[in-house]
Amino acid sequence: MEKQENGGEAPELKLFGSWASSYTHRVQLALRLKALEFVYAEEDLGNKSEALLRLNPVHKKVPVLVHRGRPLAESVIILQYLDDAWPESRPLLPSDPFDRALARFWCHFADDKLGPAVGAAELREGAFKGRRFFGGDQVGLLDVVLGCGSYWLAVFEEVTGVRLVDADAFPLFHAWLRDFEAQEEVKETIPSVDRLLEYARGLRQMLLALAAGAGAGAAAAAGSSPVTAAVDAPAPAAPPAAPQAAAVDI
Ligand SMILES: N[C@@H](CCC(=O)N[C@@H](CS)C(=O)NCC(=O)O)C(=O)O
Repeated sequence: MEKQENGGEAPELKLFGSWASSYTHRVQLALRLKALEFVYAEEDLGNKSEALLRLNPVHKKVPVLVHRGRPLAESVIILQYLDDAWPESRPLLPSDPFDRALARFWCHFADDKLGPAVGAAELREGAFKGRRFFGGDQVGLLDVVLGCGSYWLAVFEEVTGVRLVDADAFPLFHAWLRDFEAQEEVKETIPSVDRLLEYARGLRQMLLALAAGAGAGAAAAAGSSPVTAAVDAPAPAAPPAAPQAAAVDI
């Protein structure tokens, strides 16, 4: 449950995040599933706070969870920490050591490699096993990791006009995603598609303008083709929340 900061006293749990960040949503969702109270601090990723830079000097990214003054970064590490520190309330990882290792393996895989049409068979056999969620009857670690971000698929489809996951081709994935999105804690965590759409459209405009500007600038300087120069332009400093494009039929 999210609560307001109480002037004098440092909160037990404080989360630094960004409203559209799927990595932040993972941690918010885990805190809600575990019914833990936390204070939330919204970061402007274009102008990061001193606190964020101090708390996550290595990556300088959100989310950062501060527990009794001690900061932790990296969403999956934070999720596992929450499970270790509060094992009784709504465990996210299975109790069996082998199953725990398997869930961690797939989380790593999801963060590392998961893109459209990757790993369908392996995920199905290796982790889903025909259950309602990867976690079994209820949402677990892998559901949180895969699910937070999957809603970006709809946003990307809308903004780009490209169909990424066809419901007919991936019926299990769609059934799982609908089930995941229907969870109360998930509904509380994920911003509305309209808000995400507005954000994604703005971002697209910004990237197009940047590419056009870089292209024109480089072309003027070197007399080269604007198209080539735009392709060579560096990526913008603060990319959007990376979608975990779970285009797999689980
Ligand atoms: N691997 C990190 C990724 C975190 C991440 O990429 N956060 C983005 C927001 S979605 C960020 O803070 N970006 C700011 C930047 O790159 O400077 C995790 O799982 O927590």
